[in-house]
Amino acid sequence: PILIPKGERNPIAFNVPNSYISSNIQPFQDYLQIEAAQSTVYETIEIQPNPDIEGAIKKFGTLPKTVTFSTFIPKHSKLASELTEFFIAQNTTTRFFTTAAALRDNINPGLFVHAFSQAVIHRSDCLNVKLPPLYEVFPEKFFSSATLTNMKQTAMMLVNSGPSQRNLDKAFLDLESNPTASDREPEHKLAYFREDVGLNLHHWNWHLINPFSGPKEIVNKDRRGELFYYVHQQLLARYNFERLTNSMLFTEKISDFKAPIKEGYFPKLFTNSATKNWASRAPYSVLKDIDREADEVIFEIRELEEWRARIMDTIYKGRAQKPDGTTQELDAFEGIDILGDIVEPNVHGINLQYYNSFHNFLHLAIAWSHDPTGTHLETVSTIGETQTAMRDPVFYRIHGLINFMFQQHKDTLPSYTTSDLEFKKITLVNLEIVTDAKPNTFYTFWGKRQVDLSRGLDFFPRNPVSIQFKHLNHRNFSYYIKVNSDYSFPKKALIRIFLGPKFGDTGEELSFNRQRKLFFELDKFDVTLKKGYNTIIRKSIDSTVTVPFAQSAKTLEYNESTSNDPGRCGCGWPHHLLIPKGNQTGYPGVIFAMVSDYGSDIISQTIRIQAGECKTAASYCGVFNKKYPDKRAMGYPFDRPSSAKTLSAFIVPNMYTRMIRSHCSYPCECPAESPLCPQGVSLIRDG
Ligand code: CUO
Repeated sequence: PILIPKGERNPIAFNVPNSYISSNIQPFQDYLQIEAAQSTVYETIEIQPNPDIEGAIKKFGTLPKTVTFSTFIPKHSKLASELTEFFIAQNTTTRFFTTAAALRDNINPGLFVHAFSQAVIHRSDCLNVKLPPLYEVFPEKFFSSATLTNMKQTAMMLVNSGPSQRNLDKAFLDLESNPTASDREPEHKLAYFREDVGLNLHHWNWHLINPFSGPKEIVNKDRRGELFYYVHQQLLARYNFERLTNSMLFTEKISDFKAPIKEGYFPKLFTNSATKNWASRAPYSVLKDIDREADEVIFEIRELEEWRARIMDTIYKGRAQKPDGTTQELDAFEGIDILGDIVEPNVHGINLQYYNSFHNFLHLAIAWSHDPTGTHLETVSTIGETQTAMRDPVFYRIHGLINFMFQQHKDTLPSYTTSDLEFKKITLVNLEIVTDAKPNTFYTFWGKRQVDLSRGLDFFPRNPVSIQFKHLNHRNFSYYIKVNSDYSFPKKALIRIFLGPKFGDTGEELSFNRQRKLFFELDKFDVTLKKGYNTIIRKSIDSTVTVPFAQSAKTLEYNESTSNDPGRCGCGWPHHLLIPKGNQTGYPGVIFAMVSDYGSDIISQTIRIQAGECKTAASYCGVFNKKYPDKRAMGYPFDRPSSAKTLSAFIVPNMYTRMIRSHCSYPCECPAESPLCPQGVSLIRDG
């Protein structure tokens, strides 16, 4: 029997510990443990005999528990899609839960969590289900093996120590002591960004909500190919700005697949079997043909070249090949969507057989470069899994190439005309950034955060064990925007705000066509303009690009008020990374705002959101099961080439730019735990 709170609408929490992976601990439950989060009223449900279960265990149990699950591996993604479908097909909530409970301990944990989470997202009867944050379920994907071993030992010591010690209800460990590289590795400067917990949660969330395989109703979300392009273009732009503020050159796209990859990465993370570390990649590794029998993946690096050539040929011709020999135009509106689905690829894309799996197999070629034939029984490295891929510097080089390909397509499109950009009778008069210090300056600092990891660690009995880690943060600020309207009636408008670099990576002035590709979105929101001057004050925390850490951590938490829009709740850029670190003298950037016509830009659709329940972050995540709300191309107005040589030459009256500076308010080079650092880090406790 399992316990669930009485009543369909009570919030419930699933606890999916890794207990089965360690033999020397007392196992928790035989079945999925379902805890009441708010309700204390339980009912006991007998597991209904489900004739499909045995077959399902046999089928989904073919992937050994110790294998590192990766959606990039076709065999794994096929099993995951089938398991998601199987979960969704269970015709009552109870049957779904009990089926999941029966399967959980019998199948690969990565496969289980992926399919179960995806089923929860897509089942209309699971709107109230609360799942624990992924870092609690799989702490080994976020925190180093040394840290976790240390935490377990501390927790056990606490349990085994005397009564006075037992009164301590928490053990704290600081993550700072286990860096992934020394400062001799130049790329390590960016580890604070790449290894950020919120950033990696966001990437997992995004791919979980936007899978590339599975039934069409789940995969073919509105503009999903374009969103794949946009969300990765944006994270690359943010990463490149972050590099500038650390006095580093822009990330260099992978281009020659035969050339050694200069960046190495040693993740120091346990795999989910907790018996070994994720594979590392030595600097100057060379890609080799992949022939991994056990994973059922065989391809040559020559084929990767071939698939890239087919995609580039399609881009230059402006027409995609269809299986029947005809072609489809990559037009200015849907072309990028078709192309995104080709490159990733969406298994329901236009011609999977011809274009194959370029992006996914590029991830895999690098992820297996240390053991391309499986001879050493090594698993993928972190670049081979969406939960961990962003930690590796090579991720940004892969996506540098993918972005280059998309930009080659965008460069074939006509420039926006003045009438595409202007908003007649509307003038954007001023834009200021206001904080409690100097105007037009962002202030960043190291924040500290504590989260409880005890649910995902294998020890018994459990005491809370918190981990403390450092992350970039910034002071709250507001945009002060002044707009003049010559309409005699209230006019609804959309305000788009971007941030981009002023100079290139060698300090040069950027041409507009380079600069526009480096802008990233800070916010997009609607306002109603009265006749005459309007002063709009918008708080940074209200950004529709970001979600607060607690929300992204919860991953999949909905309630009835957001029933039209689940999924998005956990998805969004982590708010603490809204603003790049900057430097001590104030790294210069350009802030850009544009007012456009709400009536022509926004899709009219009903979205029920109750304020305060689930912050919206539609820019990078869309709106679940609805149309992407902005009719314009993602990245508008910077997504197309322009004849303007400079940003100021591009500006029309409904746009405004201003130079800003991003300033570390505490010495950013100073590790937060150092006694020599000025005080001032903020500490946030979660859970
Ligand atoms: Cu998100 Cu390559 O797509 O990781």
